[in-house]
Amino acid sequence: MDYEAELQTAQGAIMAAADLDALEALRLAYLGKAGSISALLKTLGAMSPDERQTTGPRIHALREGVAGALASRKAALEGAALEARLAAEEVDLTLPAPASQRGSIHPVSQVMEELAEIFADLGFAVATGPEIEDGWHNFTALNMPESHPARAMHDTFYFAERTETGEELLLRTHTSPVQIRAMQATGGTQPLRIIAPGRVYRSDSDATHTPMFHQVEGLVIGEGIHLGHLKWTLETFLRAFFERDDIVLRLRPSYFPFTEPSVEVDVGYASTGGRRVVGGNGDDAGHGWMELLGSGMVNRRVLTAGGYDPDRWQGFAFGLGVDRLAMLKYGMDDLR
Ligand code: FA5
Repeated sequence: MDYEAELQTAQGAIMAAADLDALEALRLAYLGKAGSISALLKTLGAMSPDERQTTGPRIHALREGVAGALASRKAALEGAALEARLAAEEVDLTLPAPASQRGSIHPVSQVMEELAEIFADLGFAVATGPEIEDGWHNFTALNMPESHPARAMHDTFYFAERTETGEELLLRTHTSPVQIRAMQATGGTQPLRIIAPGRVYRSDSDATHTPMFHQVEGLVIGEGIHLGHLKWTLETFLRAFFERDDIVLRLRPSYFPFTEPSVEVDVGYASTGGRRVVGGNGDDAGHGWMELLGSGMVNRRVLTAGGYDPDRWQGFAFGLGVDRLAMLKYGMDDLR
């Protein structure tokens, strides 16, 4: 067999292949399982050692030559195909761009902004305090001394370090320490009307409790302040927040070390289609009461710790869970 002539014929056919499909057909015809060169390679086994020594290298050279020709023709055809595509395609700059996803404000941030706006209309300024608090502001000044059992009621995250004065350092468990900081800032000489929105932390996690959540503290200090002012303020705020006039509040006696008397405030809601819709008297059929916040008249000891004379000044305070308020307003049923 003339392997040289065979190679030239094959090379000619390969160079003449017009496209990649034709080239693949040729590859199969020569080098595929049933290809002609594969068949030649199989004959090697039946040859005598001498014959194999002379013929083997020729068959292998033929296979190498064909494989090389296939590879170079493939590269040429692919290059030509790319050139053709580049020449044929053009960029249409008039096509509309795909719509991009826009972010939106987190429901909790949105609710905090709404709260600040409503309370600003009622004359409340926004006050802030640190999230890393000391034990004195978070507990002691709020009438929860070291041995007080209420101190253990808050599952607190503590730091290993202490302050320079030896106070324990912790992640604040409520926004109430801002009451103390705001009182101290006036020197005990002026009326106060503030809200303090912010993050608070407790070692707690399930569908209605998360380790980090948001509270808004409210504090009003003045002369002649009483519980009626608290009730009016909360009713006015909740009507504006839920945009409904039929908000009914229920004040339940409660206990917080920093307020005396203390009241927990529930709001009436209707259950419709599995969702709680705020409004109406919670005692009516199909209605219920939901706890919204803790509040009360500021304890005399807390006024004193904040630098106010409790014989002259009175105040009310409240602390509400923003996350729950957001769940209620936007119909979410799991805090996480
Ligand atoms: C307090 O934190 C008091 N500082 C509130 C207060 C302020 C009372 C001023 C009187 C005067 P309490 O632990 O109940 O109270 O929390 C207040 C609200 O925060 C709760 O009603 C609830 O809405 C919300 N809350 C409490 N724990 C969690 C939690 N783990 N996850 C989400 N929300 C929570």
